[in-house]
Amino acid sequence: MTYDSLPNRDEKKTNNNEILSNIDDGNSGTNNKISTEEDSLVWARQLYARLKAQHESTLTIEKQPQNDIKQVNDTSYSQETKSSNTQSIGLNNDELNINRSVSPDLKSPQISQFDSDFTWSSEVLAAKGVKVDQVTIEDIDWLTRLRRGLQKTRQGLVSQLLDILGDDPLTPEAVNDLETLLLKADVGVNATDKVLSVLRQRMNEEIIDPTEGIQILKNELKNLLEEPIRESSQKVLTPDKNRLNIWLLVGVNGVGKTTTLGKLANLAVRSGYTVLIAAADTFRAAAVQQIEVWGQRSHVPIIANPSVNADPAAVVFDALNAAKAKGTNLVLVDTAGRLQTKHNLMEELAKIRRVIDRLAPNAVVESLLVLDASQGQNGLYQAMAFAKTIPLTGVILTKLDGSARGGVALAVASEAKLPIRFIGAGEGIRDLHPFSSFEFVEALLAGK
Ligand SMILES: Nc1nc2c(ncn2[C@@H]2O[C@H](COP(=O)(O)OP(=O)(O)OP(=O)(O)O)[C@@H](O)[C@H]2O)c(=O)[nH]1
Ligand SMILES: [Mg+2]
Repeated sequence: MTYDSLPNRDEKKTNNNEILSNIDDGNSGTNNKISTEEDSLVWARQLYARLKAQHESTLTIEKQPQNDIKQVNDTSYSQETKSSNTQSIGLNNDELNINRSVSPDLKSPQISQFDSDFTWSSEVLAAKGVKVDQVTIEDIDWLTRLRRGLQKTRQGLVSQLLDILGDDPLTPEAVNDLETLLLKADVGVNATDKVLSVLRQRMNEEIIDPTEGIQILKNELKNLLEEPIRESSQKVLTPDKNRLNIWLLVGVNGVGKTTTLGKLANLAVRSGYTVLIAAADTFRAAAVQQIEVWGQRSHVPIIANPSVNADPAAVVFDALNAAKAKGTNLVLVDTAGRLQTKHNLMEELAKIRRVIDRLAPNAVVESLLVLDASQGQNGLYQAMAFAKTIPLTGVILTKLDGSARGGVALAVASEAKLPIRFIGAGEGIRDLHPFSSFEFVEALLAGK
């Protein structure tokens, strides 16, 4: 199961906490663990046969002719906001039930071959305790992307880890080498210290063979990632259906805010929420067009003010009024990239936040810092600096694909103490997923 089929927050209570057990079961991954390699292969084969059959039946449905995409202008929004010079772009949320086969990556993923990607992904899901009949093609597809995305980070980590651990019980020297390795992978000093002190303590008590050493390492890494998530008391970030939700995406230039917002809009729409985008990047001339394209892909309306140097806080103001009038579930706010050192630009963010607090005091507000994983430790400094201006509630880690510094997720969780909410591993609309510490650590150390 993916966020695709996430029940809405209000439905969760009666839905047996399905998301939680599937999206992330944290460290409880051993409950249902398949005991032998042979069993896991049997499980994977069963799963493959089921998904293949399911996929073939979907293909039959897809072959039936579909209507052309309907283009509708959402006049109600423009009327509401004309006075403040904003424009509403795109479709009314009421029109969301139309054919969305606009772009190839909007289509559901295809079933892959029965290969190592499939067997590894199914193993991870089985270890999380997911039942064979709960797994979707999308789950496998995402895990495959995640594992591939973390390939560069893993290459440095796993092969050297193997060398360090060897076949003999863990030695103090091996643990010292491990320290260097984790630091090199941008895991950060704090997180590395915490993990190693557990390992060292265990070594004082008993002899630890390499397999056990890896297991301890995995558990500790998962614990570190889980800590801020546990403290936030919301395991997976989903909008509250009974209230207005406002998710503000902030970060330095080019980290992937707009792309992430486009993917989030799509994820939310697929999950049954009504969404509105506030195009509050009024700094870059092309920013509105960029977000417009993303909005159109998911048929999400946009509130924008294309005039030069428009006040981003005013755009947010108009978007919130429109959302309130419409009863929208989720307002996604795109903001301009800014360096954490530019005081006036940081002040602009604080102003946006003040407008939100004044106009929607009962809304659930998430300030999500978007971090480019390839920037490694720099991301941590950004998190610290942004948190000083606006209260950050979480982090979205992008560009894990192609980055060798995915370890920064651990530094962010343990030093900035921020929960990682989503991760992006590609430029496609489906290349974003709610964060799961279990999946992340398994993908980071896949092969071990
Ligand atoms: N490979 C990869 N590229 C990504 C990912 N997310 C975003 N990008 C790319 O990063 C580039 C910048 O993305 P934007 O979404 O425009 O970044 P931004 O933070 O909105 O940029 P500014 O608004 O200029 O600050 C684009 O080329 C995106 O396609 C990702 O997860 N993986
Ligand atoms: Mg942008």
